[in-house]
Amino acid sequence: MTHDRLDDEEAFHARDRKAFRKERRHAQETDRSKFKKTDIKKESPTLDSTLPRGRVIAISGEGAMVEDAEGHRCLCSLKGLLKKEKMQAKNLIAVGDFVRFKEAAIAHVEKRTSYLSRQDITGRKEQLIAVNIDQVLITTSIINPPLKPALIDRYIIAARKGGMHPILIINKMDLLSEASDEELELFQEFLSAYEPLGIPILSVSTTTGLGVEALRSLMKDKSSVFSGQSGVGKSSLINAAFGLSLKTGDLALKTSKGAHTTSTAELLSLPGGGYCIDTPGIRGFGIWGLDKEDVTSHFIDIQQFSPHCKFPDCMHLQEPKCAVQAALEEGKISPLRFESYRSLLAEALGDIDNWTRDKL
Ligand SMILES: Nc1nc2c(ncn2[C@@H]2O[C@H](COP(=O)(O)OP(=O)(O)OP(=O)(O)O)[C@@H](O)[C@H]2O)c(=O)[nH]1
Ligand SMILES: [Mg+2]
Ligand SMILES: [Zn+2]
Repeated sequence: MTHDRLDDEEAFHARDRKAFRKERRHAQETDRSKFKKTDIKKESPTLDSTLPRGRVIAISGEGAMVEDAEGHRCLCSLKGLLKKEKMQAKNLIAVGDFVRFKEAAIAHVEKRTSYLSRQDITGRKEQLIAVNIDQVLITTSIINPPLKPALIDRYIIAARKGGMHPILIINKMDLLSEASDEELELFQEFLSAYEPLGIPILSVSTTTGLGVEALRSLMKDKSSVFSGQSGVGKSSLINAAFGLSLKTGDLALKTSKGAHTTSTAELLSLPGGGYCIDTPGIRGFGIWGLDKEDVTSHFIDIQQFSPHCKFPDCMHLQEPKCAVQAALEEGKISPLRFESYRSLLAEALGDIDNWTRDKL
């Protein structure tokens, strides 16, 4: 009979536990503070579908400018709940967000379909540049400012991580004739290294009009975000392609530190269909949450040799009998790309020195 009593007791406690779990689950579902604050891809929990819907077109110190389907604008603050969560992510609301708002306050942020983010200046928080965008127009120039292939790699990886298509826009082609031998060489090396990657590359010039029509058509009915160093001509390109008059900067007035002409990201509705976000230029770009796979899947030109490495998990740094190192020595891999691979891999692994010591 002891046995029976135990069984009964167990059954009682099982019922108890079940009820407790149910209660706890219910409490968690209703407790908004349990919403995973660091997960920027999730939808915020309050949804009242009767509230008006709009899109965040710009963010400033005063709040988020939200535009509804009729084109009416409203400067919104972040409502209580969102304000609390703002502590966790650098910016909880981003340009491109679809939101519900009430009495000039954002009450709900819709689930994002894509995002472009970076590390904030401290490296500890994720900073959203733009969300719900189809493609990133990674803008560069060959000279003035000079080409920075490593920065381009960072943008490509970040774009793919966030579910956006990367497209390379090479502006200021008119300046090619003024380029030094070194700059021309770098440009040639860049083209031969990047053309095989399968990422669209478009050469343009706002001065001569080269490629402007092609740019306009690749942006038609899509949402695009222009990104790149300050002074490469992002705002000038938008103006040239769509007849807008965004403020552009005089390069001669920019210091070597690069004064930014565009100061905040802004979502523009394009004549003829589509949207585009102009962003302020940046100098450096730390990819948020970068891991080893992000790096290896980007450097397909390097990874193609890896099946011939002695070790299946070879990272092509200092391992013996490495086919990538051999290909590099034979000139089959661009040193430009390898250098970028090495620095991004080091970043992804945290401490490259410890890692190689442990491994070899
Ligand atoms: N030679 C030449 N200059 C250009 C071209 N496109 C833009 N520029 C010049 O480059 C300078 C910078 O252009 P912006 O459009 O302000 O550059 P941006 O990328 O928007 O810069 P930020 O807003 O600071 O990030 C301006 O003086 C433009 O006139 C081009 O195709 N050729
Ligand atoms: Mg600009
Ligand atoms: Zn290797």
